[in-house]
Amino acid sequence: MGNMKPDYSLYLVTDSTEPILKGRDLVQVVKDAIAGGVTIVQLRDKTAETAELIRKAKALHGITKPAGIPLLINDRVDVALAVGCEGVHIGQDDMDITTARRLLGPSAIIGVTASSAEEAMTAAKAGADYLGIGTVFATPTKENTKDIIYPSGVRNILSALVEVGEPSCKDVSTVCIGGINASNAQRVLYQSTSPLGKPLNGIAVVSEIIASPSPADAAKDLKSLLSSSPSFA
Ligand code: TZP
Ligand code: MG
Repeated sequence: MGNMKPDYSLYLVTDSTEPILKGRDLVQVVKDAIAGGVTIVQLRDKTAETAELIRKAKALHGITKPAGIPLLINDRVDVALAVGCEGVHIGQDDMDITTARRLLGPSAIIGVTASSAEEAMTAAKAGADYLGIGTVFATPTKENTKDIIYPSGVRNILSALVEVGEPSCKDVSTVCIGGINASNAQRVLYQSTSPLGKPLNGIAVVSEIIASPSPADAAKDLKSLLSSSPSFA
């Protein structure tokens, strides 16, 4: 785990499929999103072959690194190692956290998807730096989501992380994901905040920024909603 916690506040997850990227250049879209205020980027591409994924990762790292923004790779620890980016985001069916940590080293950022309190606590105890909590709302971006948990589910997970009384759980960073947009972001943050005092550290979005005709404006709008949200860490 790095010494300084990354800024998770506006977490962009990429998508290169036609309905979302609409044939535009992913690197340019991410560049615009960073200009609008995105603080961390995850390359997520479920269809690219390894060589293509490495090419995309290198291209994105070429813009995230000079901007001082961490780049994480979805699912693929090998690709993160190959390009020397800052970390990975792994799901429950991907490589286990302990092995990923051994391969990537102590300063890598390792994020894990969690849709229940049990998954969240297990991941935090195993050394995840942050949890991607969701799916908050059903979304066309990820059709095979098993669990739609709503803000109340996010809140329950945050409460469980505090209640267990373990530093790894209490201190793990958290973002929520799934159907978050400018119209619901503040409500989601408010309704997700645990009364036990663990707010989310950020929101993660795909289509709200990537599918927008202006990724920069979309990011800017979300940023200003975050900064005016009282229930934000
Ligand atoms: N994991 C849970 S939902 C989701 C992922 C990657 C997709 C979220 O996409 P959007 O467009 O922000 O709803
Ligand atoms: Mg995965």
